[in-house]
Amino acid sequence: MEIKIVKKVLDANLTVAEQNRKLFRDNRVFVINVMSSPGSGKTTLLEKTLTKLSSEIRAGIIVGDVSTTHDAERLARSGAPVVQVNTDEFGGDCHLAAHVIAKALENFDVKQLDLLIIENVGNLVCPAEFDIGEDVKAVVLSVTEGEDKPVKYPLMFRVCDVAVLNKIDLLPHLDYDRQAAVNYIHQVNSGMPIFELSAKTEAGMEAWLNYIREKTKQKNEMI
Ligand SMILES: Nc1nc2c(ncn2[C@@H]2O[C@H](COP(=O)(O)OP(=O)(O)OP(=O)(O)O)[C@@H](O)[C@H]2O)c(=O)[nH]1
Ligand SMILES: [Mg+2]
Repeated sequence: MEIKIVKKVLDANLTVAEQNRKLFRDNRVFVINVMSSPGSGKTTLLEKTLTKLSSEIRAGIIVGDVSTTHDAERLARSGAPVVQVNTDEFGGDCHLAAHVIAKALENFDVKQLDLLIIENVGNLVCPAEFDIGEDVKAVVLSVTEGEDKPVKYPLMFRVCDVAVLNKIDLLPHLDYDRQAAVNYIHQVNSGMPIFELSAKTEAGMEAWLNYIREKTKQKNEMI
């Protein structure tokens, strides 16, 4: 019985995700869904990303948290339009579902966007199960979380297209085996591109920015 209910929820979610995907395709907006455990540095990475790309790309952002508008306030400083979703109002969900994105989209003029970034609720489990109509799913893993998260939470790493290994500026202070982390990621998702960077010092950021630039350009030029 429980399995049936879960399947029904996911089927309903997929229907709305397809509607979102059509809207994004019709308007040629590249959409990236950024996921991670709490505190791995999503907002910091996105603050830097938005600031650096603001002169070349028209970006919007939807940020999900159970509660507070802290992240929206940080991200709004980039000048990009930001909508905060508090899932408290949707039953305290641990993820952003497709219908929540559809509702948040009412606050944007999608025609005016080249790029939509979605910062999902900090959680390595639930967000992996919900298609929201995005083009790319990205997972952020920070070096303070331990090397083995990809094999402990394999679904997240299996469904994602790219990984970011953040906070590399802290490596000199930690007993962290970065090669082991890379191996664990590739054990779950072989060949997955990994951007090793520090959102704080901006080391390694250029490759990530180029990836966003390239994907956005491809989608904007799609016929
Ligand atoms: N040293 C270091 N600290 C970082 C880096 N990136 C983020 N931080 C710090 O990590 C903490 C959490 O960063 P956030 O950007 O708020 O993380 P988040 O993933 O958005 O967190 P939630 O939205 O709560 O899930 C903050 O104190 C950041 O300053 C980094 O590259 N290096
Ligand atoms: Mg955040």
